[in-house]
Amino acid sequence: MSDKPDTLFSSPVKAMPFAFDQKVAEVFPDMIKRSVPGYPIMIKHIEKFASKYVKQGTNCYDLGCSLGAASLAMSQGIQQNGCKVIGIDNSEAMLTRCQQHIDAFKHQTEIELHLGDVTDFPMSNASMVALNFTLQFIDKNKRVELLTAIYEALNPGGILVLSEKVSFDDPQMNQLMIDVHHEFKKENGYSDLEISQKRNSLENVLIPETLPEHLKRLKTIGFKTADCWFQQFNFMSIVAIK
Ligand code: GEK
Repeated sequence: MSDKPDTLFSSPVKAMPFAFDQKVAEVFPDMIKRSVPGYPIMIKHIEKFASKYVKQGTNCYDLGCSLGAASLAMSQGIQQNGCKVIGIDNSEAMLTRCQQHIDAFKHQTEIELHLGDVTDFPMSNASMVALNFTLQFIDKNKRVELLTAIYEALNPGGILVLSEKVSFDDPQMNQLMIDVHHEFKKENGYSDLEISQKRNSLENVLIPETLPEHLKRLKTIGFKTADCWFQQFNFMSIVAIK
């Protein structure tokens, strides 16, 4: 079955802050693939990281799981017994569709879904946490608290995969990355109108930070090592190991 095409911003719409509602949930697989450079590579590697890092009898968390792509990748990658993948999202529309995806796709390790806020969800005995394009939607003042909670929930040697849209301190570099990202979206069939309306609706909803800000915070929290393992334009993925 092919993904339902994302045409949400194809005709002029009233300016509204972006929300993960029913309409977004319906077109999400198409939207994320056509909007986020490297998304399939990042999902593929969540599976690979799970196969290397997940230990027997531990939990794996997918925070802001949307339709469960990272949960399914972890579930497929896990080589150990007695593990559980726990997906959390605060959008009911997303989570309802997520359950349908999980039920429809083959996966080996059990996946449990919870409707909830990732900033106050209890986590423990974790060997892997995926925060795949979710931190950017969390209030900036709550980010250090969430990352600290993740650090505390991870067992020594556990891994956090943090993927984010990022900004750059240098204005010229920042603009170049925005421009090449918009070209990527145009090549994927989005019109100028769609790109600009989506951009306006994400303003003040998706707040990017720079790579140095991310790495400094992870190290300050206590992660033994943290670095970027993937970048395409202004989209990055970091691994941090406790
Ligand atoms: C993927 N990880 O496909 N608590 C719980 N969920 C939240 C919160 C919160 N406070 N804030 C936002 N979300 C996925 C993609 S999408 C990224 C993640 C994007 C949820 C929100 O409902 C949405 O489903 C998800 O985080 C962000 O690998 O669309 O760019």
